[in-house]
Amino acid sequence: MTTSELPSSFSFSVEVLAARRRGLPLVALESTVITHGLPRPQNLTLAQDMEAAVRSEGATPATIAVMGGKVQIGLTFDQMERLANVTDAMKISLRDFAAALTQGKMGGTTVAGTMFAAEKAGIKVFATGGIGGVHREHPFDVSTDLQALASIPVIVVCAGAKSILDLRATLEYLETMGVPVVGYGTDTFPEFFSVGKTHPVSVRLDTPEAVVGFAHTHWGLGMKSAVLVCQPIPVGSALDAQLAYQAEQTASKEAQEKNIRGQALTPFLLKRVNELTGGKSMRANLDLLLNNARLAAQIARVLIGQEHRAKRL
Ligand code: PSU
Ligand code: MN
Repeated sequence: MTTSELPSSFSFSVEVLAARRRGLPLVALESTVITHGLPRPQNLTLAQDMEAAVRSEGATPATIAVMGGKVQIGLTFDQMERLANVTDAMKISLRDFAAALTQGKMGGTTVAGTMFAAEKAGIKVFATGGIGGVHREHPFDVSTDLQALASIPVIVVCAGAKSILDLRATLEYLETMGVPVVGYGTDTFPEFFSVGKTHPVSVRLDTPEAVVGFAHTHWGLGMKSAVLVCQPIPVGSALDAQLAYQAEQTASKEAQEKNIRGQALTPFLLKRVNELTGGKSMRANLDLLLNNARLAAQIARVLIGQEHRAKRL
């Protein structure tokens, strides 16, 4: 897609625009992790470290957010700083774009929101921490992330999902919607803070080249769904499974007691788990995010290399 075909509300940073024009590998990054996932000031540091991790692997980062009445693809340092410090940022999933744009609100895009904007902007690879899913507390609280994964063809690199979610129901939904769940170097679904040894993935792949080959085959068949690449947290960074589980159980119970629901639920659970693990969960969270950014950049490089070769043939 050329920039002229994009919705008029889209705006690119100078760096991302240049990378697009030159056909360089790009990696989209979400921003709900900045506005709602991490406390200040770690959120800003993480956002910059994510971009540095993408660059260290030879790709250009495009952090996506809604600011100044625009869907911003790539942020300047000033924009990132403002986003990280605003106290009333919106959490922007698919239904929230128009509200944020018309009301001139600033907001962080979720996995679903970032997938939507990345795909429109022609960015095929996206790195995040964990995807949303089916909540345990309310059977009808199903994240829009799952719907987006079913219908938006991008490669999403994540560390699976937290066991605060109903992982069985989440994986069943992905199966129903035809989303390939790739275990990157693993046969089982990663559970964010822990490696995850319980739920099988639909396919195991071990290299960025294999991921790109798989995505080409999947989309070459005419499939429209995402390819969900799930990379376990680095072993040295993983939380003790029992500690993580207990913190998640307690947080979940508190959420039910306080009747916290809707968009507020995931941020509440994340915050409480961090408090209950004495900050250990945040260290693990940062490590897995950076690890995913690096893998996404490697995948983006292979993808672009193949596209260039295909054009020359
Ligand atoms: N899971 C995490 N950390 C996060 C999120 C999920 O471990 O920061 C964020 C992501 O942006 C995800 C969103 O897309 O929460 C899902 O929210 P909801 O369940 O309201 O759709
Ligand atoms: Mn929800």
